[in-house]
Amino acid sequence: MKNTKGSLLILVLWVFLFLSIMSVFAGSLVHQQIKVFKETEIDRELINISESGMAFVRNFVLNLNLAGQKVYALNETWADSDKFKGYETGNGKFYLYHEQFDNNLKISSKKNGLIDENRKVNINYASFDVLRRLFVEIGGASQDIGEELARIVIDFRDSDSNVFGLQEETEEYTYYLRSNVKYIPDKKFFSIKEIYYLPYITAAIYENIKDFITVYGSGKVNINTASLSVLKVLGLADSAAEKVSFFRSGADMKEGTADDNVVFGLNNLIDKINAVIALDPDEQKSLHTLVISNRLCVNSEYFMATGISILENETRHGKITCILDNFGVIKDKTIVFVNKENHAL
Ligand SMILES: [Ca+2]
Ligand SMILES: [Ca+2]
Repeated sequence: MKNTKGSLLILVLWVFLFLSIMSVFAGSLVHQQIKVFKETEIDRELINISESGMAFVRNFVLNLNLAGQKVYALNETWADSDKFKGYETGNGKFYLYHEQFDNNLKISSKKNGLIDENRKVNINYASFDVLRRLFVEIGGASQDIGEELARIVIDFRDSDSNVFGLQEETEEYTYYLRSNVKYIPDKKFFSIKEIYYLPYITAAIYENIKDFITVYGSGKVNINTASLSVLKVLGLADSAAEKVSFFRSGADMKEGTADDNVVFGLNNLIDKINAVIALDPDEQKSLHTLVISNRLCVNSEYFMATGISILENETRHGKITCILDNFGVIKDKTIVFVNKENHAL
């Protein structure tokens, strides 16, 4: 009898233990489900903020076009304005921003606005020499690698099957097979990311050039917005490029401020710069060569817009990046979620 009571007690205790383990388990399951549900709800809100923030930007760009904007310069609202700093929408805020690089290619400041694609080197149109300088001077590649990369970029995008710039006629497929490349598209690049998969491209080279290249537009570079390093890569003599940058900066020596000088047309470019800072004959010749090469413009056809979406008290933020034309039509869009610590605003 005593024994039966004892085993019954042990059984009851076991059942208790089992039940309490189960309840902890079930509790954690419910807890996790709530957590997952809560996260998707936040993500959805962040996506909504991103989309309506971008709709605001698209309207802004379209209105510039409708207002007849033909010349784009860095001291204008699209490039930097408090309008884009914490635009309120839904339950959150949207911050449009871009990073500016100094002459040593380091990030120097952040602006609240868009960045134009016409300030960048277009890898679908740039010449061999421009591409070579891009890979060497901005990418940090050696001269040999820079040349080989420029050649690959041209052979990838041109429609013929002969390797560019070799004395002997060589078939592209055979030539690039030795670098393990089995497919030459013979088509224009549709994304700058395609460059990443070329032979000889290292993560470091890609990281260095990614903010200075584009695949959008006619290939002309806006002389009002191109950075000093891009002007040099285009073939402008160093001192001439520095004088263009000096001219643009205006009296306060800063670009993107009210006193900036703006180029409204390329015909009188040399005279206009000369009136602010004297160009010697070599510098004038260098500028003239660039102007007649038909590689410059004074406007912008495409823009890149990057925005951070924020909900109050949430450390998870949304990051949207779009390429849009000057009618506000989106050509490319990416939305990711980032933690507050993982981006600087
Ligand atoms: Ca080809
Ligand atoms: Ca200025």
